[in-house]
Amino acid sequence: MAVYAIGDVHGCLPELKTLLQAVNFHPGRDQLRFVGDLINRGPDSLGTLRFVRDLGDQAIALMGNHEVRALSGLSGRPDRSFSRQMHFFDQAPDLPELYAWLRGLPLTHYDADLDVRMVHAGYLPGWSPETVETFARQLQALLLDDARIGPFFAQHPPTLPDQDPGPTDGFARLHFALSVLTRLRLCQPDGRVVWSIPGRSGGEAFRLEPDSPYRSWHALLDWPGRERLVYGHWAIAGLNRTGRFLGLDSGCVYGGKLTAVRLDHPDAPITQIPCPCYVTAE
Ligand SMILES: [Mn+2]
Repeated sequence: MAVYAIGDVHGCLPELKTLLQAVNFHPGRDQLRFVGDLINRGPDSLGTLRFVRDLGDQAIALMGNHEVRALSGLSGRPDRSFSRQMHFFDQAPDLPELYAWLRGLPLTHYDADLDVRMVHAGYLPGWSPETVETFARQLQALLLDDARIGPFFAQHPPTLPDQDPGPTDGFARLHFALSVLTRLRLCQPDGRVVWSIPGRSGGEAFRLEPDSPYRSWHALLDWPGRERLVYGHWAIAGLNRTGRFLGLDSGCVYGGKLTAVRLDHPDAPITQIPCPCYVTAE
């Protein structure tokens, strides 16, 4: 058996199938771990969702910010960016099944056998792994709750705080936690989150130049232990294999590559499939 972690697919189903052929993936023998953002921007989001879902126990897919955006739109929150970008859901006769599956995607995953922890974007410096797991459990229960998922997205705060607001009334702290786990890239040197950079937009805004005043979240994380920390989301930073960190978003939908790394054999060569550029900007 082999266990492969795969970067952000973004609807690039032809390239995903090519990648699985390249690693000789064998359903029934091997396992796949997706870091999230299966959908949006690429040519076949619905096909990618159905393909990964139909792998059943052979695959674990984390929830990315694009899945969060889909849930927000599908649960009733008016969202112009949703209707503009995710029109493919209009064509899905199996929308109820896809929506139900999306709601169940985990925010984090820990594999004790491999000592590998995964998340879509990152972890707030200052939070412990236990804090992260608590938020992830609370969020998953909330997103699976018919009575709360709509109000949760309807009560998205107009701006996110740059640090953990602590216990709050309503959903403010869980919105912050969800955004950290699915959107975090940059922090101030003191660990406060940089959600956006004035005057810059799109993924290019998060290119970390050597003279940047900001730091990557993983440069600030000081968790003890040796578990490997696998994430995606940061296409402009590209493949990152530094110490215990493994960043897998190599920008396939932007004309980069789709990456698979064998988690059970860390010294095995990585496999990458080049992709055409399906989009030019956010
Ligand atoms: Mn993402």
